[in-house]
Amino acid sequence: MQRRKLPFNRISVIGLGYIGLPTATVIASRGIDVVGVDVVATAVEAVNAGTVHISEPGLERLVNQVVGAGKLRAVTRPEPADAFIIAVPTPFVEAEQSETPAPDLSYIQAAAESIVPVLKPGDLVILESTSPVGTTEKLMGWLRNARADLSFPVQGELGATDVHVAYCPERILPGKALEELVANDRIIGGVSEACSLAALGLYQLFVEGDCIITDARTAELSKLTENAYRDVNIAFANEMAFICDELGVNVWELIRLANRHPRVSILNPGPGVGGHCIAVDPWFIVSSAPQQAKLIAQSRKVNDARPAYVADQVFQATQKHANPIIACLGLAFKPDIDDLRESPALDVVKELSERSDNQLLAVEPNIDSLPVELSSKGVALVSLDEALAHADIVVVLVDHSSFLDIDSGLLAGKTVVDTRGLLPRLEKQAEPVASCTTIVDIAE
Ligand code: SAJ
Repeated sequence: MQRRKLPFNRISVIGLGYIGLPTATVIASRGIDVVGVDVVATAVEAVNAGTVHISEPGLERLVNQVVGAGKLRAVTRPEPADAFIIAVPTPFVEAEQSETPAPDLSYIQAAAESIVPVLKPGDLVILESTSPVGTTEKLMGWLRNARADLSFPVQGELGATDVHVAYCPERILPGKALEELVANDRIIGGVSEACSLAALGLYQLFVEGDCIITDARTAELSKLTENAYRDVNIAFANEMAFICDELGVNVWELIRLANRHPRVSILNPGPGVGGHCIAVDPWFIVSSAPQQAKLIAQSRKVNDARPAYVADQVFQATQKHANPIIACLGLAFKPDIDDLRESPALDVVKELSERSDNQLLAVEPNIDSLPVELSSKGVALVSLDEALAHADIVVVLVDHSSFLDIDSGLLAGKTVVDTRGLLPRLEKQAEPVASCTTIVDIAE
């Protein structure tokens, strides 16, 4: 089929969050007029003022640049454009009866309804939000029902249509968004071949990685598979951590040794899996194919069991000290970010604050104040030095870079619950202190 190059004089990005805003900004930096749309007025105001409402390295500077150059502006209601990129959240609804949380597509539906009035022949609609298989077809159904005057593509059929629709999942790592948006390979899942080619033309405006064409359903499942794959692999590491505690083996030493095999590469255990992607997306596969997705569902359960287990380990450690002060190092969902959403570290501290009377100190170098659910329970946000000076028990929940500089001499006499394998990485640690479990008493 001949490639039809669509002109993209104006591109609209619906949803100015962790994915939409970096995407809108990068496209605008290529000299294209971009209109960002968000229902949250403060997000729109921030962008129009050349600032950002989310934290992502390098983003504020680039937003400021493209807004200043008149290439990016934000509005609360969609305006006509040549292409619409939908990047809104797809959370899940905690189902009370069923064991499987169900995906919530209401944000995608609302985004579709919002572009209905401005859609015109020749437009391209791309869904980037992580979605269960079949969502792109649903999205097209919502558009088609509202706009009977426009023709839409049919999977596998050739022929020109008024509107092109494709699913092109985002794959960027928070903290490296601007770099990965350009460098990562991109999957282009058009509803028809013509749709794929139209979407390919858009991504080739800024993607330097390969753009690979497939159909919409495969593209949807591919995104879910990537995150489920990582979740299952982390669950394997976490299950080994449970097994090691039971058998008195040091899990970090074990993984280090096993990874010396040329075909073994085990990930790191931890206090659980956080963030709004890996802890959520596998459920989209499970809810679509519950009879088949047994390993994926079980892996979610293994990872979700970690925070309560870590809290139990801390209670075990409190038995070794009289009225101990507990310092929790890290609250973010992973190292060197300020994002506390779905953070297992936060869950551990919350559980400790609810179940114990011990004084709790929290160290999180990337935030200025504690979430109210912790501050209201008397948890104090302190510096690392202060925490190490006062604590009897140190709980390592996140391996922020700044924690790697801890002088291990300052841990003398304390009990360390090391969920991230920090101890063996401390520079002055001559020998791995953990002879068996993740609870380690440091000699005076
Ligand atoms: N984690 C471990 N052990 C590990 C690796 C990670 O416990 O060995 C934990 C982290 O501490 C964190 C959670 O897993 O709590 C998730 O962190 P992550 O760095 O694995 O992933 P995210 O959620 O920041 O980003 C993922 C990425 N997906 C994959 O790597 C397959 C990213 O490329 C996606 O774009 C993003 O999800 C998304 O938006 O879907």
